Amino acid sequence: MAKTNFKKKYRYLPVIVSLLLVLVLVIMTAQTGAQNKIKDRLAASGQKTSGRLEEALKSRLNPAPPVKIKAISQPERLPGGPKYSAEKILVRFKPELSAQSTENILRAYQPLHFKLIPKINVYVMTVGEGTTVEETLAALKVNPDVLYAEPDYKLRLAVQPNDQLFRYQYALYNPGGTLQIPGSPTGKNRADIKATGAWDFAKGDPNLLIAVLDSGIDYTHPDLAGQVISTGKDFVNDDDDAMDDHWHGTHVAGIIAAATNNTEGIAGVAWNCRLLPGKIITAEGEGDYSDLIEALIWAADYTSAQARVGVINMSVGGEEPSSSLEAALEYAFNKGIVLVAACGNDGLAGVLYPAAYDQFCLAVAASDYNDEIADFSNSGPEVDVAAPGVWVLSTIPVALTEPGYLPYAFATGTSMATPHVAGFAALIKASKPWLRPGDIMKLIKYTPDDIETAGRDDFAGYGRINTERALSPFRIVK
Ligand SMILES: [Ca+2]
Ligand SMILES: [Ca+2]
Ligand SMILES: [Ca+2]
Ligand SMILES: [Ca+2]
Repeated sequence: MAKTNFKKKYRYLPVIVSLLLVLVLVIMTAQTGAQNKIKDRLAASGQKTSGRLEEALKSRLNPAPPVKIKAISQPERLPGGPKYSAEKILVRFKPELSAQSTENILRAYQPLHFKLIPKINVYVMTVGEGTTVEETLAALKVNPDVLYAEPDYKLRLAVQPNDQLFRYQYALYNPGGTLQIPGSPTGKNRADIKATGAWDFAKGDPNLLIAVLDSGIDYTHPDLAGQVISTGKDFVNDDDDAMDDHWHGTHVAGIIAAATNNTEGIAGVAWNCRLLPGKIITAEGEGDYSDLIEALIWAADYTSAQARVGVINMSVGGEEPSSSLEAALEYAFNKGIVLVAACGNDGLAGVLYPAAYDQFCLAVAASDYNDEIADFSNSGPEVDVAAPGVWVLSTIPVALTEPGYLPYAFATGTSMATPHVAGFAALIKASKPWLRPGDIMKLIKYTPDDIETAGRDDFAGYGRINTERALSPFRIVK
Protein backbone atom coordinates (compact mmCIF):
# COMPACT_ATOMS: atom_id res chain seq x y z
CA MET A 1 0.00 0.00 0.00
CA ALA A 2 2.83 2.33 0.93
CA LYS A 3 4.56 1.51 -2.34
CA THR A 4 1.51 2.28 -4.42
CA ASN A 5 1.18 5.61 -2.63
CA PHE A 6 4.81 6.34 -3.30
CA LYS A 7 4.40 5.70 -7.03
CA LYS A 8 1.24 7.74 -7.18
CA LYS A 9 2.88 10.57 -5.32
CA TYR A 10 5.81 10.75 -7.72
CA ARG A 11 3.84 10.36 -10.89
CA TYR A 12 4.05 14.12 -11.46
CA LEU A 13 7.69 14.38 -10.40
CA PRO A 14 9.06 15.35 -13.86
CA VAL A 15 6.50 18.15 -14.12
CA ILE A 16 7.22 19.35 -10.60
CA VAL A 17 10.97 19.35 -11.21
CA SER A 18 10.62 21.50 -14.34
CA LEU A 19 8.33 23.93 -12.53
CA LEU A 20 10.84 24.14 -9.70
CA LEU A 21 13.69 24.92 -12.10
CA VAL A 22 11.70 27.81 -13.53
CA LEU A 23 10.95 29.00 -10.03
CA VAL A 24 14.65 28.89 -9.13
CA LEU A 25 15.46 31.26 -11.98
CA VAL A 26 12.71 33.64 -10.87
CA ILE A 27 13.93 33.46 -7.29
CA MET A 28 17.55 34.12 -8.20
CA THR A 29 16.67 37.28 -10.09
CA ALA A 30 14.24 38.46 -7.40
CA GLN A 31 16.73 37.87 -4.59
CA THR A 32 18.91 40.95 -4.94
CA GLY A 33 15.95 43.29 -5.18
CA ALA A 34 14.35 41.86 -2.06
CA GLN A 35 17.61 42.09 -0.17
CA ASN A 36 17.90 45.77 -0.96
CA LYS A 37 14.27 46.26 -0.02
CA ILE A 38 14.86 44.78 3.40
CA LYS A 39 17.91 46.95 3.96
CA ASP A 40 15.93 50.02 2.89
CA ARG A 41 13.11 49.15 5.21
CA LEU A 42 15.46 48.64 8.12
CA ALA A 43 17.14 51.94 7.35
CA ALA A 44 13.83 53.76 6.84
CA SER A 45 12.39 52.48 10.12
CA GLY A 46 15.57 53.59 11.89
CA GLN A 47 15.72 50.15 13.42
CA LYS A 48 18.92 49.46 15.23
CA THR A 49 20.78 46.56 13.71
CA SER A 50 24.01 45.45 15.24
CA GLY A 51 26.73 44.39 12.81
CA ARG A 52 26.13 40.79 13.76
CA LEU A 53 22.44 41.04 13.13
CA GLU A 54 22.95 42.69 9.80
CA GLU A 55 25.36 39.89 8.92
CA ALA A 56 22.72 37.36 9.92
CA LEU A 57 20.11 39.04 7.78
CA LYS A 58 22.48 39.23 4.85
CA SER A 59 23.62 35.66 5.22
CA ARG A 60 20.11 34.33 5.00
CA LEU A 61 19.21 36.45 2.02
CA ASN A 62 22.28 35.79 -0.08
CA PRO A 63 21.52 32.90 -2.35
CA ALA A 64 24.24 30.30 -2.05
CA PRO A 65 24.71 29.22 -5.63
CA PRO A 66 23.56 26.85 -6.87
CA VAL A 67 20.16 27.29 -5.27
CA LYS A 68 18.31 24.12 -5.92
CA ILE A 69 14.98 23.02 -4.66
CA LYS A 70 14.40 19.65 -3.17
CA ALA A 71 10.85 18.49 -3.00
CA ILE A 72 10.15 16.38 0.03
CA SER A 73 6.81 15.16 1.10
CA GLN A 74 5.37 13.76 4.25
CA PRO A 75 3.95 10.27 3.84
CA GLU A 76 0.24 10.44 4.40
CA ARG A 77 -1.19 8.54 7.30
CA LEU A 78 -2.83 5.46 5.95
CA PRO A 79 -6.56 5.74 6.50
CA GLY A 80 -7.88 3.18 8.93
CA GLY A 81 -4.42 2.49 10.39
CA PRO A 82 -4.24 1.12 13.90
CA LYS A 83 -4.98 3.60 16.70
CA TYR A 84 -2.83 1.78 19.20
CA SER A 85 -0.07 -0.80 19.45
CA ALA A 86 -1.14 -4.42 18.92
CA GLU A 87 1.52 -5.63 21.37
CA LYS A 88 2.02 -3.03 24.11
CA ILE A 89 -0.02 -1.82 27.09
CA LEU A 90 0.67 0.88 29.67
CA VAL A 91 -0.21 -0.09 33.22
CA ARG A 92 0.20 1.54 36.61
CA PHE A 93 -0.43 -0.15 39.96
CA LYS A 94 -1.68 1.31 43.21
CA PRO A 95 1.18 3.10 44.98
CA GLU A 96 0.96 1.03 48.18
CA LEU A 97 2.18 -2.10 46.32
CA SER A 98 5.88 -2.97 46.38
CA ALA A 99 7.87 -3.36 43.16
CA GLN A 100 8.15 -7.07 43.95
CA SER A 101 4.40 -7.60 44.18
CA THR A 102 3.56 -5.48 41.11
CA GLU A 103 6.00 -7.51 39.04
CA ASN A 104 4.53 -10.75 40.38
CA ILE A 105 1.08 -9.55 39.35
CA LEU A 106 2.38 -8.58 35.90
CA ARG A 107 3.95 -12.01 35.39
CA ALA A 108 0.57 -13.62 36.10
CA TYR A 109 -0.60 -12.14 32.80
CA GLN A 110 2.26 -13.98 31.05
CA PRO A 111 3.67 -11.03 29.15
CA LEU A 112 6.42 -11.45 26.57
CA HIS A 113 8.32 -8.84 28.56
CA PHE A 114 7.77 -5.64 30.50
CA LYS A 115 9.80 -2.64 31.60
CA LEU A 116 9.29 0.08 34.14
CA ILE A 117 9.36 3.75 33.12
CA PRO A 118 10.93 5.20 36.23
CA LYS A 119 9.64 8.22 38.20
CA ILE A 120 6.01 7.74 37.16
CA ASN A 121 5.85 3.97 37.90
CA VAL A 122 4.25 3.08 34.60
CA TYR A 123 4.99 -0.34 33.11
CA VAL A 124 5.18 -0.89 29.37
CA MET A 125 4.03 -4.47 28.98
CA THR A 126 4.26 -6.54 25.80
CA VAL A 127 1.45 -9.08 25.78
CA GLY A 128 2.25 -12.77 25.41
CA GLU A 129 1.53 -15.10 22.51
CA GLY A 130 -2.05 -16.31 22.30
CA THR A 131 -3.54 -13.23 23.91
CA THR A 132 -4.45 -9.79 22.63
CA VAL A 133 -4.00 -6.26 23.91
CA GLU A 134 -7.79 -5.98 24.25
CA GLU A 135 -8.09 -9.16 26.35
CA THR A 136 -5.21 -8.22 28.61
CA LEU A 137 -6.54 -4.69 29.05
CA ALA A 138 -9.96 -6.02 30.02
CA ALA A 139 -8.38 -8.37 32.56
CA LEU A 140 -6.15 -5.65 34.02
CA LYS A 141 -9.02 -3.20 34.35
CA VAL A 142 -10.94 -5.46 36.74
CA ASN A 143 -7.86 -6.16 38.86
CA PRO A 144 -8.25 -4.11 42.09
CA ASP A 145 -4.46 -3.63 42.34
CA VAL A 146 -4.37 -1.74 39.04
CA LEU A 147 -4.65 2.06 39.18
CA TYR A 148 -5.10 2.27 35.42
CA ALA A 149 -4.32 0.30 32.27
CA GLU A 150 -4.48 1.84 28.83
CA PRO A 151 -3.54 1.12 25.20
CA ASP A 152 -0.22 2.39 23.86
CA TYR A 153 -1.66 4.87 21.36
CA LYS A 154 -0.03 5.92 18.08
CA LEU A 155 1.55 9.33 17.63
CA ARG A 156 1.42 11.37 14.46
CA LEU A 157 3.56 14.15 13.15
CA ALA A 158 1.84 17.49 13.08
CA VAL A 159 3.04 18.38 9.61
CA GLN A 160 1.39 19.09 6.28
CA PRO A 161 2.77 17.93 2.95
CA ASN A 162 5.43 20.32 1.75
CA ASP A 163 7.07 20.99 -1.60
CA GLN A 164 10.11 23.04 -2.16
CA LEU A 165 13.19 24.76 -0.89
CA PHE A 166 14.73 28.15 -1.04
CA ARG A 167 16.02 30.71 1.36
CA TYR A 168 13.62 33.03 3.08
CA GLN A 169 12.34 33.19 6.67
CA TYR A 170 9.34 35.48 6.83
CA ALA A 171 8.51 33.87 10.20
CA LEU A 172 11.36 35.70 11.90
CA TYR A 173 11.25 38.91 9.86
CA ASN A 174 8.44 39.54 7.42
CA PRO A 175 9.16 42.45 5.06
CA GLY A 176 5.69 42.30 3.50
CA GLY A 177 5.18 42.45 -0.26
CA THR A 178 5.91 39.50 -2.51
CA LEU A 179 7.52 36.81 -0.41
CA GLN A 180 10.17 34.45 -1.68
CA ILE A 181 8.40 31.34 -0.55
CA PRO A 182 6.57 28.77 -2.64
CA GLY A 183 3.77 30.40 -4.60
CA SER A 184 5.27 33.90 -4.05
CA PRO A 185 2.27 35.14 -2.01
CA THR A 186 1.94 38.72 -0.79
CA GLY A 187 2.81 38.97 2.88
CA LYS A 188 1.75 41.46 5.52
CA ASN A 189 4.57 43.66 6.78
CA ARG A 190 5.78 42.46 10.19
CA ALA A 191 3.43 39.50 10.44
CA ASP A 192 6.29 37.72 12.22
CA ILE A 193 7.47 36.80 15.70
CA LYS A 194 9.76 39.90 16.01
CA ALA A 195 12.84 37.72 16.50
CA THR A 196 15.30 40.37 15.33
CA GLY A 197 13.95 42.72 18.03
CA ALA A 198 14.15 40.02 20.72
CA TRP A 199 17.78 39.23 19.89
CA ASP A 200 18.75 42.70 21.15
CA PHE A 201 17.84 41.40 24.62
CA ALA A 202 18.40 37.64 24.53
CA LYS A 203 20.06 35.04 22.33
CA GLY A 204 19.97 32.08 24.70
CA ASP A 205 22.49 30.17 26.79
CA PRO A 206 24.53 27.07 25.78
CA ASN A 207 23.70 25.42 29.12
CA LEU A 208 20.01 25.69 28.42
CA LEU A 209 18.95 22.69 26.37
CA ILE A 210 15.84 22.24 24.29
CA ALA A 211 14.95 18.58 24.01
CA VAL A 212 13.46 17.78 20.62
CA LEU A 213 11.31 14.64 20.98
CA ASP A 214 10.87 13.75 17.34
CA SER A 215 12.48 11.68 14.55
CA GLY A 216 16.02 12.60 15.71
CA ILE A 217 18.38 15.36 14.60
CA ASP A 218 21.10 15.30 11.94
CA TYR A 219 23.83 16.56 14.29
CA THR A 220 26.33 16.58 11.38
CA HIS A 221 24.32 19.21 9.48
CA PRO A 222 26.48 22.29 8.73
CA ASP A 223 23.93 24.57 10.42
CA LEU A 224 23.38 22.29 13.45
CA ALA A 225 26.82 20.79 14.23
CA GLY A 226 27.94 22.40 17.48
CA GLN A 227 24.33 23.17 18.43
CA VAL A 228 23.52 19.58 19.42
CA ILE A 229 24.95 18.60 22.82
CA SER A 230 25.06 14.84 22.26
CA THR A 231 23.91 12.10 19.95
CA GLY A 232 20.96 11.80 22.31
CA LYS A 233 18.84 8.71 22.79
CA ASP A 234 16.89 6.65 20.29
CA PHE A 235 13.76 5.20 21.92
CA VAL A 236 12.60 3.64 18.64
CA ASN A 237 15.66 1.47 18.03
CA ASP A 238 16.89 1.43 21.64
CA ASP A 239 20.34 2.89 21.12
CA ASP A 240 22.29 6.04 22.01
CA ASP A 241 22.29 7.55 18.54
CA ALA A 242 19.31 9.75 17.70
CA MET A 243 20.44 10.42 14.12
CA ASP A 244 17.43 11.52 12.05
CA ASP A 245 16.39 8.97 9.39
CA HIS A 246 13.16 10.81 8.52
CA TRP A 247 13.60 14.64 8.27
CA HIS A 248 10.96 16.09 10.56
CA GLY A 249 13.10 16.34 13.72
CA THR A 250 15.98 18.04 11.90
CA HIS A 251 13.56 20.59 10.45
CA VAL A 252 12.09 21.32 13.89
CA ALA A 253 15.57 21.55 15.46
CA GLY A 254 16.77 24.13 12.92
CA ILE A 255 13.81 26.41 13.65
CA ILE A 256 14.62 26.33 17.37
CA ALA A 257 18.38 26.74 17.37
CA ALA A 258 20.18 26.55 14.01
CA ALA A 259 23.64 28.12 14.21
CA THR A 260 23.10 31.79 13.43
CA ASN A 261 25.35 34.51 12.08
CA ASN A 262 27.60 31.76 10.67
CA THR A 263 27.17 32.63 6.96
CA GLU A 264 25.44 29.26 6.53
CA GLY A 265 21.82 28.46 5.96
CA ILE A 266 19.19 29.84 8.28
CA ALA A 267 18.81 31.62 11.61
CA GLY A 268 17.34 29.84 14.65
CA VAL A 269 15.12 31.50 17.27
CA ALA A 270 17.24 30.63 20.34
CA TRP A 271 20.60 30.44 18.65
CA ASN A 272 22.84 30.42 21.71
CA CYS A 273 20.96 27.48 23.26
CA ARG A 274 21.74 23.86 22.47
CA LEU A 275 19.62 20.92 21.38
CA LEU A 276 19.14 17.42 22.81
CA PRO A 277 17.61 14.85 20.44
CA GLY A 278 15.25 12.13 21.69
CA LYS A 279 14.15 9.90 18.84
CA ILE A 280 10.56 8.70 19.27
CA ILE A 281 9.41 8.79 15.63
CA THR A 282 10.37 6.07 13.13
CA ALA A 283 11.92 6.55 9.68
CA GLU A 284 8.36 6.18 8.36
CA GLY A 285 7.09 9.07 10.50
CA GLU A 286 5.15 7.20 13.18
CA GLY A 287 5.50 6.74 16.89
CA ASP A 288 4.02 5.26 20.05
CA TYR A 289 2.97 7.08 23.21
CA SER A 290 5.24 4.83 25.28
CA ASP A 291 8.37 6.16 23.56
CA LEU A 292 7.26 9.77 24.06
CA ILE A 293 6.54 9.04 27.74
CA GLU A 294 9.95 7.43 28.28
CA ALA A 295 11.68 10.24 26.42
CA LEU A 296 9.94 12.88 28.57
CA ILE A 297 11.30 11.33 31.77
CA TRP A 298 14.76 10.91 30.25
CA ALA A 299 14.90 14.51 29.01
CA ALA A 300 13.62 15.88 32.33
CA ASP A 301 16.43 14.08 34.18
CA TYR A 302 19.18 14.77 31.60
CA THR A 303 22.27 16.65 32.79
CA SER A 304 25.70 17.11 31.26
CA ALA A 305 28.21 19.28 33.13
CA GLN A 306 26.23 22.50 33.73
CA ALA A 307 23.70 21.87 30.98
CA ARG A 308 20.09 20.88 31.70
CA VAL A 309 16.88 20.72 29.72
CA GLY A 310 14.74 23.86 30.10
CA VAL A 311 12.26 23.33 27.29
CA ILE A 312 10.82 20.27 25.55
CA ASN A 313 9.46 20.54 22.00
CA MET A 314 6.80 18.05 20.94
CA SER A 315 5.76 18.55 17.31
CA VAL A 316 3.83 15.31 17.59
CA GLY A 317 0.41 14.33 18.77
CA GLY A 318 -2.26 11.73 19.10
CA GLU A 319 -6.03 11.82 19.39
CA GLU A 320 -6.37 9.94 22.67
CA PRO A 321 -5.78 11.14 26.22
CA SER A 322 -3.45 9.02 28.33
CA SER A 323 -2.95 9.09 32.09
CA SER A 324 0.63 7.86 31.67
CA LEU A 325 1.40 10.65 29.24
CA GLU A 326 -0.12 13.19 31.61
CA ALA A 327 1.96 11.80 34.49
CA ALA A 328 5.15 12.14 32.43
CA LEU A 329 4.27 15.73 31.49
CA GLU A 330 3.62 16.53 35.14
CA TYR A 331 6.98 15.05 36.10
CA ALA A 332 8.85 17.23 33.58
CA PHE A 333 6.78 20.31 34.45
CA ASN A 334 7.57 19.88 38.15
CA LYS A 335 11.26 19.74 37.24
CA GLY A 336 10.97 23.30 35.89
CA ILE A 337 10.67 22.45 32.21
CA VAL A 338 8.47 24.37 29.75
CA LEU A 339 6.51 21.93 27.56
CA VAL A 340 5.47 23.05 24.09
CA ALA A 341 3.31 20.95 21.75
CA ALA A 342 1.53 21.13 18.39
CA CYS A 343 -2.27 21.42 18.11
CA GLY A 344 -2.40 19.18 15.02
CA ASN A 345 -3.22 19.55 11.34
CA ASP A 346 -6.66 18.07 10.85
CA GLY A 347 -8.39 21.42 10.37
CA LEU A 348 -10.86 20.33 13.02
CA ALA A 349 -12.11 21.38 16.41
CA GLY A 350 -10.02 19.22 18.71
CA VAL A 351 -6.49 19.78 19.94
CA LEU A 352 -4.23 16.69 19.92
CA TYR A 353 -2.48 15.28 22.99
CA PRO A 354 -0.09 16.15 24.59
CA ALA A 355 -0.92 19.76 23.54
CA ALA A 356 -4.44 19.49 25.02
CA TYR A 357 -3.09 19.06 28.58
CA ASP A 358 -3.75 22.66 29.58
CA GLN A 359 -2.04 22.58 32.92
CA PHE A 360 1.31 21.35 31.63
CA CYS A 361 1.58 22.22 27.92
CA LEU A 362 1.53 25.25 25.69
CA ALA A 363 -0.65 24.33 22.70
CA VAL A 364 0.52 25.96 19.47
CA ALA A 365 -1.57 26.77 16.38
CA ALA A 366 -0.13 27.68 12.96
CA SER A 367 -0.45 31.15 11.43
CA ASP A 368 0.80 32.35 8.04
CA TYR A 369 2.61 35.32 6.45
CA ASN A 370 -0.56 37.41 6.75
CA ASP A 371 -1.17 36.63 10.42
CA GLU A 372 -4.07 34.42 9.45
CA ILE A 373 -4.58 31.01 11.00
CA ALA A 374 -3.83 28.18 8.57
CA ASP A 375 -6.92 26.25 7.57
CA PHE A 376 -5.34 22.96 8.67
CA SER A 377 -4.63 24.18 12.21
CA ASN A 378 -6.77 22.43 14.84
CA SER A 379 -8.85 24.65 17.13
CA GLY A 380 -10.26 24.43 20.63
CA PRO A 381 -10.32 25.99 24.07
CA GLU A 382 -6.87 24.48 24.77
CA VAL A 383 -5.13 26.54 22.05
CA ASP A 384 -2.74 28.99 23.74
CA VAL A 385 -0.83 30.84 21.03
CA ALA A 386 -0.08 30.84 17.31
CA ALA A 387 3.25 31.04 15.46
CA PRO A 388 4.14 30.88 11.77
CA GLY A 389 3.69 27.38 10.41
CA VAL A 390 3.15 27.89 6.68
CA TRP A 391 6.17 27.49 4.36
CA VAL A 392 8.75 27.63 7.10
CA LEU A 393 12.32 27.18 5.90
CA SER A 394 14.64 24.98 7.94
CA THR A 395 17.32 22.30 7.93
CA ILE A 396 16.88 18.74 6.61
CA PRO A 397 19.26 15.79 7.05
CA VAL A 398 22.31 15.95 4.77
CA ALA A 399 22.18 12.18 4.15
CA LEU A 400 18.61 12.52 2.87
CA THR A 401 19.45 15.45 0.59
CA GLU A 402 20.10 14.55 -3.02
CA PRO A 403 23.57 15.41 -4.37
CA GLY A 404 23.70 18.98 -5.65
CA TYR A 405 20.84 20.17 -3.46
CA LEU A 406 21.07 22.28 -0.33
CA PRO A 407 20.07 20.56 2.92
CA TYR A 408 17.21 22.98 3.62
CA ALA A 409 13.51 22.78 2.86
CA PHE A 410 10.19 24.51 3.34
CA ALA A 411 7.63 22.69 5.42
CA THR A 412 4.14 23.48 6.64
CA GLY A 413 2.31 22.40 9.77
CA THR A 414 1.67 23.13 13.42
CA SER A 415 4.91 21.10 13.74
CA MET A 416 6.75 24.10 12.30
CA ALA A 417 4.83 26.62 14.44
CA THR A 418 5.62 24.81 17.70
CA PRO A 419 9.45 25.14 17.58
CA HIS A 420 9.13 28.94 17.24
CA VAL A 421 7.40 28.91 20.63
CA ALA A 422 9.90 26.43 22.09
CA GLY A 423 12.77 28.71 21.00
CA PHE A 424 10.91 31.67 22.49
CA ALA A 425 10.45 29.83 25.82
CA ALA A 426 14.18 29.05 25.81
CA LEU A 427 15.08 32.72 25.24
CA ILE A 428 12.91 33.69 28.23
CA LYS A 429 14.23 30.94 30.49
CA ALA A 430 17.84 31.74 29.59
CA SER A 431 17.44 35.44 30.38
CA LYS A 432 15.17 35.00 33.44
CA PRO A 433 16.24 31.64 34.93
CA TRP A 434 14.25 32.20 38.13
CA LEU A 435 10.91 31.97 36.32
CA ARG A 436 8.91 28.75 36.80
CA PRO A 437 7.31 27.01 33.78
CA GLY A 438 3.87 28.33 34.76
CA ASP A 439 5.24 31.92 34.79
CA ILE A 440 6.88 31.46 31.39
CA MET A 441 3.65 30.02 29.97
CA LYS A 442 1.81 33.12 31.20
CA LEU A 443 4.43 35.49 29.77
CA ILE A 444 4.14 33.79 26.38
CA LYS A 445 0.32 33.79 26.51
CA TYR A 446 -0.10 37.38 27.61
CA THR A 447 2.32 39.16 25.24
CA PRO A 448 1.21 38.16 21.70
CA ASP A 449 -0.27 40.29 18.96
CA ASP A 450 -3.98 39.57 18.85
CA ILE A 451 -5.05 38.06 15.52
CA GLU A 452 -8.25 36.43 14.17
CA THR A 453 -11.31 37.63 16.14
CA ALA A 454 -10.69 40.22 18.87
CA GLY A 455 -9.40 38.80 22.12
CA ARG A 456 -8.60 35.19 22.91
CA ASP A 457 -10.15 32.83 20.40
CA ASP A 458 -10.11 29.07 19.81
CA PHE A 459 -8.07 29.32 16.58
CA ALA A 460 -5.13 31.54 17.56
CA GLY A 461 -5.44 31.37 21.34
CA TYR A 462 -4.11 34.67 22.68
CA GLY A 463 -2.57 35.50 19.30
CA ARG A 464 0.67 35.26 17.31
CA ILE A 465 3.67 35.31 19.65
CA ASN A 466 5.68 38.51 19.96
CA THR A 467 9.14 37.62 21.28
CA GLU A 468 10.31 41.24 21.43
CA ARG A 469 7.44 42.35 23.65
CA ALA A 470 8.08 39.55 26.15
CA LEU A 471 11.86 40.02 26.27
CA SER A 472 12.34 43.78 26.15
CA PRO A 473 12.73 45.40 29.60
CA PHE A 474 9.52 46.73 31.07
CA ARG A 475 8.94 50.40 30.50
CA ILE A 476 6.76 52.45 32.80
CA VAL A 477 4.71 54.90 30.78
CA LYS A 478 3.05 57.72 32.77
CA1 LIG B 1 19.66 5.12 16.30
CA1 LIG C 1 22.91 29.59 10.10
CA1 LIG D 1 -3.68 25.26 26.64
CA1 LIG E 1 -7.79 36.80 18.66
